[in-house]
Amino acid sequence: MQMPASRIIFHIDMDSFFSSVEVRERPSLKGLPVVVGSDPKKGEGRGVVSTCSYEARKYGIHSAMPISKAYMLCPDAVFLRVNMPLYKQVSENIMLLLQRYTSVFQQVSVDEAYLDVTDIVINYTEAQELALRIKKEMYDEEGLNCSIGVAPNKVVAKIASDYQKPDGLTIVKPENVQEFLFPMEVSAIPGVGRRTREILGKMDIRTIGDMARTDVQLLVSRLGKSALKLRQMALGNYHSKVAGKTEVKSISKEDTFEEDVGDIEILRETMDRLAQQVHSRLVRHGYVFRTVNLKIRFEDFTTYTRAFSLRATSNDLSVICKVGTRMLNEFSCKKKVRLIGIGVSSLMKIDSQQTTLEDFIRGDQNENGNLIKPSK
Ligand code: TTP
Ligand code: MG
Repeated sequence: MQMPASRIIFHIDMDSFFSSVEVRERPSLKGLPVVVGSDPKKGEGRGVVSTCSYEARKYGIHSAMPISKAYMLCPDAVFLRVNMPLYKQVSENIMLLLQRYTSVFQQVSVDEAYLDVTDIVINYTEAQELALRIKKEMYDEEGLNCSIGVAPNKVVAKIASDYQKPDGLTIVKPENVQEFLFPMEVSAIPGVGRRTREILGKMDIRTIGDMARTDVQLLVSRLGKSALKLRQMALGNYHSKVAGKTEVKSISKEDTFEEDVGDIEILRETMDRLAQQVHSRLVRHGYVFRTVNLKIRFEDFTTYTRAFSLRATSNDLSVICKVGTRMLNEFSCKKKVRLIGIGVSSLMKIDSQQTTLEDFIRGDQNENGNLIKPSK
């Protein structure tokens, strides 16, 4: 959808996301080449690299590279398996943080989002201050760095966020858009893949500037209708709306024990501690919940999730703990527990409807189809 070109858009992209989360969880890895992906099996592994730290990138390692090649390039790197539940949880927190600034928000992947800040800053100076504040809060609260691009539209903002990674901030004012874009290779434009680049290469079009200067009919004759959009992007004139799913689905927190735990009291205490963290996030972001979720992984890696929905919304920590405990008690803990997690979902922005401890007893449904009634 086309819009007038007077907006201020942020594109935020986390730096080496999976590996930065791993380093955050294990600070002893800071400064080391860290590769997240499948098992390298001493160079015999058949999978690929998901991502790697910037230290590992110095060895030429990058996303989607065969893990065997990464091992060959740097056998001493720290090779870690992908821990998707952890990254998803961190991703949710990041997206919550970003939505504190504006509701005109669009998440585009696990680690990137657009914000339209037109209504909350008056110029690019204020936009810069806001971007620095977001970067600082991201670091202070999540322990992670991100790069931000600020520009009059999404395409330029995305290219700008990538321009000075890691920990970058690149601001492209409307009057500088073409000067910024034109020297770049055409492949910097989102949607220009290998095939399009080859076709353009045959036409002697290598930079965005080359494309912007080429007759549009000629481009259409070689690339088809998509050339119209690509050329608009090359000129810095493609304005699409920041829109998408804005609601946060859940807030959760989980812990893997150093040693598997059989003691129900330790499980309860851990769950309560996690519930407190979930609750403080919930309150900070101004949500109430209707569903409490419990996750348990036993020593043999069998994993169960349970959910219980209240009759009405709540923001009460004791409700989370109480419902969590009831669901926990449903498990006969013959096996030891490796991981426990607690969360809340069916979130809504805060309103006057609050559930008391008594109300939750009348829970009616759960999310997984397994009806779990609280024990009497
Ligand atoms: P990216 O944002 O593309 O990469 P990144 O965050 O690791 O590094 P940077 O942005 O600083 O260049 O992707 C986000 C995450 O998505 C990444 O951490 C891991 C995952 N991913 C894959 O699993 N496979 C891939 O091929 C890519 C590109 C990313
Ligand atoms: Mg990233």
